[in-house]
Order: sequence, then C-alpha cells, then structure tokens
Amino acid sequence: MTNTQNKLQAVLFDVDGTLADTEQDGHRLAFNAAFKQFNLNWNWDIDLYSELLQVTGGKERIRYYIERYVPATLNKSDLTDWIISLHKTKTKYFESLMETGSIPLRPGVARLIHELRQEKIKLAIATTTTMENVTALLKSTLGEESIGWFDVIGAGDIVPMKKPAPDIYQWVLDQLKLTAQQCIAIEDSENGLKSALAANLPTLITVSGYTRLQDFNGAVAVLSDLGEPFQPFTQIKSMTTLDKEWVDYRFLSGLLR
Ligand code: XBP
Ligand code: MG
Repeated sequence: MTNTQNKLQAVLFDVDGTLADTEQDGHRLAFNAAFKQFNLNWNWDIDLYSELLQVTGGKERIRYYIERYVPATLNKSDLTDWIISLHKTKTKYFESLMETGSIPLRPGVARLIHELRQEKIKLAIATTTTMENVTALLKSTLGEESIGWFDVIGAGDIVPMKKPAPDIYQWVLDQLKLTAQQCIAIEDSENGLKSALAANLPTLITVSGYTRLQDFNGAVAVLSDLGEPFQPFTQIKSMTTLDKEWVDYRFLSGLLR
C-alpha cells in the first residue's frame, strides 16, 4: 500500500534522449555546424558521437575530444574561454534547429505531461544541457506556455558537477522541497540513471537511440518508450509486474509501492 508520505508528488524528467531523441540529429549536428563556423576540420560522425556521449555536458565533451583526438589544441592560451565561445555558437545552432520543429517529442511524452498536470502532480526537469536548449525544445514541441508548466527546471551549469553526479537531481529535489521517495525520475541513459540513483530516486528508463545497450541495473523498469494506448511500449526489464502497456499516472504511482 502506498502511504501518504510516499504518494507520488512529482515527476523529474531528463531532456536529451528522454523527452526527445535530440542527440544524433540535434546536438551532434549543432556541434558540427559550430566547428565549421570556427574553421575547424572536426567532424563528429554518428559512431564517434556515441563514444563522446559518455562525457555529459557539451563543453566537457569538447574538452574530452580535444584531449583524446586533437591534443595540439591544448596549447591554446585561452582554451577555456575558447571552448565556452565555441559551445555558445553550438547552442545557437541547436536553438535554430529546434525552431524548425525537426525533432518531435518521443511517444507518450506529451500525453503523460498533460495527464500529470491534470492530476496536480508537480513536473520538473533535471538535465545536463543548457536552459536555452530546454526552452527551445519545449517551445517547439509543446508551445511557449509549457515552460511554465514545470515547477523546477535544473539545467546546465546550475550545479558544478554534471551527471553521473547526483547534484542536478539533488538540486531539483531541494527546490521542490520533496524527498526522493515522493518522486520518480525518467531517464534514458546510464549516466542519467547513476545520477538519479545516487540521489535515491526511483528511476524509470525509456531507452533511446544511443543508449539501448547500456547497463540499467537499479532502474525500477526499462521500457522502449512511454507508450501510447494505441502504441504500447515494449518491456525490456522490470522489477515489478507491469499491468499496463503505456505509462500514465496510475502506472507511475504503482512503481512507488
Ligand atoms: C545530455 C548531455 C548534453 C547534450 C548536449 O545528457 O550530455 O551535454 O548532449 O547539450 P542528459 P549541451 O540527457 O543526461 O542530460 O551542449 O548543452 O551540454
Ligand atoms: Mg538523457
């Protein structure tokens, strides 16, 4: 039985890979466009980007790439500022890409968000990407007013340590003034899962393009996506018996029992 203390109060969404499959045809393309603008002959192809995604955060990912693949760049005297400015350009490209509406929300995301709002469940975001990118994605998919539907948005550099560190989830929980046991996190990646689990959050995984083969030990369930009544999810792994084929308020509440 769910006691009142453990009744579902809030759902904390990751963004990239969870709300929308933004990495391969969103962030990756924006990075490459910024490299071009900076006259760099760097090209992050689909396979290379899979390796680079192990590092969360765009600026951190660029630095990792430099250290591993183009170490001569380390001699730049103003390297940190240069990375910041390269990354700002990348963010601009990502925002323009979102404006074209080319990246839709994943199955079930809009339906679940609308239902949780009706049920008066708090909504929050805990992501490594920048606030500009979160805003651009929400605007292009759910409309500008949807930004206000989220009680808390934790994004980018608001905490010094990015996922898999628990900091971003802990920051969001502090802002919500809720305990981890009153919430559920929805994630798509191993780094995201580690971050949420380290903040003690029960975590549901919906695998995405780049993450389907990752290790999701510790998740309450691993699904193909959130599903829709007319397009059920595929169950990849679950700690409990799932009695529905799409994720809704009742399904999430059941996960807290
Ligand atoms: C997303 C990230 C981000 C994006 C790029 O991880 O790691 O770095 O790839 O966005 P998560 P920025 O889904 O776990 O939040 O360039 O704005 O960092
Ligand atoms: Mg993600």
